[in-house]
Amino acid sequence: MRPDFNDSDDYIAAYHEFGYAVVKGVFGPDDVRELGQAFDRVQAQALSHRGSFRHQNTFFQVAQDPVLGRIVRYVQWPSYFDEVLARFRTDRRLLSIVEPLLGTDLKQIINQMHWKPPGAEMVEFGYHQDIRFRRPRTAYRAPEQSYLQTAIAIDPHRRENGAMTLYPGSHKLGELSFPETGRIMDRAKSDADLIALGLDPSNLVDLVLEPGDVAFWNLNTVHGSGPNTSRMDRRVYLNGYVKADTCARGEWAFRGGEPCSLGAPVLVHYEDLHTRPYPHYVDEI
Ligand SMILES: O=C(O)CCC(=O)C(=O)O
Repeated sequence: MRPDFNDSDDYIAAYHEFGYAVVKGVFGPDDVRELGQAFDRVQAQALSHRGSFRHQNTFFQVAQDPVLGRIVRYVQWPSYFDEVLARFRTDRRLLSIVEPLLGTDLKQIINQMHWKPPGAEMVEFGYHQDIRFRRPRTAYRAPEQSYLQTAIAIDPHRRENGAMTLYPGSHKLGELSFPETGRIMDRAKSDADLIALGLDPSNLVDLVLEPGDVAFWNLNTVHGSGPNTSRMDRRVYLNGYVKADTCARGEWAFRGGEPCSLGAPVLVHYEDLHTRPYPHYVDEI
């Protein structure tokens, strides 16, 4: 069995077996064009800041790349201010992918845009499991069964432009003891991190996506991603959903299968949302 399918039953089976799956051609060329324009708008907005910048749950991660200078690595929760991104976060096509596994009452924890501009050096993500970021743990009940991370490909997603690399079956291994030091976005994707955990790097699989494909994976699925050595960007739009009744955090995305709009922000990850809600720089570069 291969972990990329057009058929709904197959992708659910693939997800259970491998800890991830790909649904091909979910979004068409017009959708991808509209999302691509949103990525350009938000990137320009992020670069207008002199460093990483936060306003409530919205966060612009701006970094200094040794080759390209200032780059945007990711933006969290753009849907509070961008109507197009807000529409796609509650698109019924995403719901139809996650519904067989999570149902129709869903909150959202991740709403995130990632860029890997061509030639950038500082765009790797070290191997990790997303379970590490679901904090505080007391806010989540059975997160491995209740949460899915999804990614919409905006560009062709290949090894050369920094594809995600996944370890099939690793969702069955529980939470592994990855090094806790530093941010995964500052770590290179290194086989040594896997070998130290007794995992065989020859099992790794590069995720291959066309624009408009959707990949999704489990919180325990080991993954990372490498540098972009190509001439093409590598953009993905990530939305992570959780069964609403298992989670004390997050913004509603679907209630009874109906899309929910965002209102005043609620607690997701930013612990100081209520005590420091005003716009501020997190670092300056
Ligand atoms: O965009 C990427 O390559 C990294 C994605 C990832 O590892 C994550 O969101 O957990």
